[in-house]
Amino acid sequence: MDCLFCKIIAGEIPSAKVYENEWVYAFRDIQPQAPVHVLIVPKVHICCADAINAENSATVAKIFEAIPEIAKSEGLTNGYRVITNCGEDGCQSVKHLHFHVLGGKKLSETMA
Ligand code: DGP
Repeated sequence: MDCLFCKIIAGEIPSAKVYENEWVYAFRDIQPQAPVHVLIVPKVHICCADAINAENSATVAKIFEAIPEIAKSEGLTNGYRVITNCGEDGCQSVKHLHFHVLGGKKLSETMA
């Protein structure tokens, strides 16, 4: 499968790793939109939020268990934003489920 984030997880493409466990890999976004901009991905390939189901949702839960740990290690003590873009209208550019964690400043009140 020709998936950029699968290649990053496999170490075939370099990334700035922030966190890793059995299920989850997190790394710095190459085009940061905030002082802290981390991408968190499942190690198994799930294309997008629209493909989350009863078979794979336990892996997605692992991402949300990792987020507070990552936020703490990144010093996001005053809050942060978690976003996933899905499909064409959501402007998803990489077709491997990922959650953006943005913080380190007061973020915009608009999301769309
Ligand atoms: P989205 O638009 O939600 O699909 O976000 C994809 C993000 O992935 C975007 O913010 C830029 C980031 N990105 C794309 N290619 C690479 C890469 O090769 N390395 C890293 N670290 N981030 C990437």
